[in-house]
Amino acid sequence: MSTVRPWPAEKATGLQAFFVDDDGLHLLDQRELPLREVWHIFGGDDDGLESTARAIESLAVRGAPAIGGAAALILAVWAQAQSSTSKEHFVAGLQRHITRLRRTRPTAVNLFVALDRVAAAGSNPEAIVDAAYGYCNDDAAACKAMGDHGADLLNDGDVVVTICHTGALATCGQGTALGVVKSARRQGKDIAVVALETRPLLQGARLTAWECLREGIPVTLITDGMAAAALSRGPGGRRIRRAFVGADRIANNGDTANKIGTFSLSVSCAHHGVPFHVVAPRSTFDDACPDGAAIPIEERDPLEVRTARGTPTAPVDVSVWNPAFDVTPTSLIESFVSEQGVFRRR
Ligand code: RUB
Repeated sequence: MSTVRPWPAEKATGLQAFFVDDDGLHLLDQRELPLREVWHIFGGDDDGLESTARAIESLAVRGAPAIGGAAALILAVWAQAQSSTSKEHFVAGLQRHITRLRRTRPTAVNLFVALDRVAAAGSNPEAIVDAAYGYCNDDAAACKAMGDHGADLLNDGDVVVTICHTGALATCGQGTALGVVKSARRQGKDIAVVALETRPLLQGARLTAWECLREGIPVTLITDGMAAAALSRGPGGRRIRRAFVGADRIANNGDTANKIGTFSLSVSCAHHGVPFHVVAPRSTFDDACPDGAAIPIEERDPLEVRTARGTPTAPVDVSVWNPAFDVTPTSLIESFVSEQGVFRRR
């Protein structure tokens, strides 16, 4: 007999970053893509919790909504495994695990939204599972809704530029910015993508290119430094009409933290008169954060810049600055697309 409630409730047909079954949390290791599809299974014990925290830190699972999803789901798996534990022990364990997960990555606010939602469920395992699965289901529904809203901005034949990876593997559903392209194509519009490779960890090259090819979306890969040239001339002579990007945290004034390089892309778009849109669920909007200066920006290991996929590309002792995110000022953002519709913050 089943002891763990599955997530999603019905087996998904498309790409997924993770799912839950009787064995625990199954997580696709995004570091291995596009070369290999490796799945890890994390159970409802201390090891499973710690392994999930490390998977988030090391970007085995990444993307703002997906980080929240993975954290919430492992807590649900853990809660369902605690049948013979006293209430005091349960509450202490839950708090300890939430504290650990909160320390994994600072910038994407969705992680904290998901953990707060689970914490608010108290000490009842069923309520914790409801809260965790509720976060993931809401995110999947938001992806669908924002995809449909964003698709209305696109015309048949448009080329869009994007950075990092904002598809199914970055969320609990079809994706944010890349989800807009999927929705538009479902409407019958022929939309093509120009993907920035996204140094240093190449989420654009490894994940966006891979997901587009898997989903039959025409995609052209460029290095980050080619963005202005692509906006000015259009790869293959086809002009880029719009930029769609995801977000890790949107401050109250609309300043938006997203993958490093997003700010440069927005400046290039402004120069070329190409509308720049941020696609993100409500869980990415941090109304308590006044502006971009207040967003915590994660700085990562210098080795990520001195190497490419483990191969040295720079002197081993060169000084490095490696912020994982930058902040695009609200003045450069044409509109935001969320599950609530398309709106402006300026
Ligand atoms: C991911 C990243 C994505 C955002 C938004 O960074 O910056 O662009 O999370 O996309 P990392 P989405 O790979 O370091 O986690 O809203 O689809 O997650």
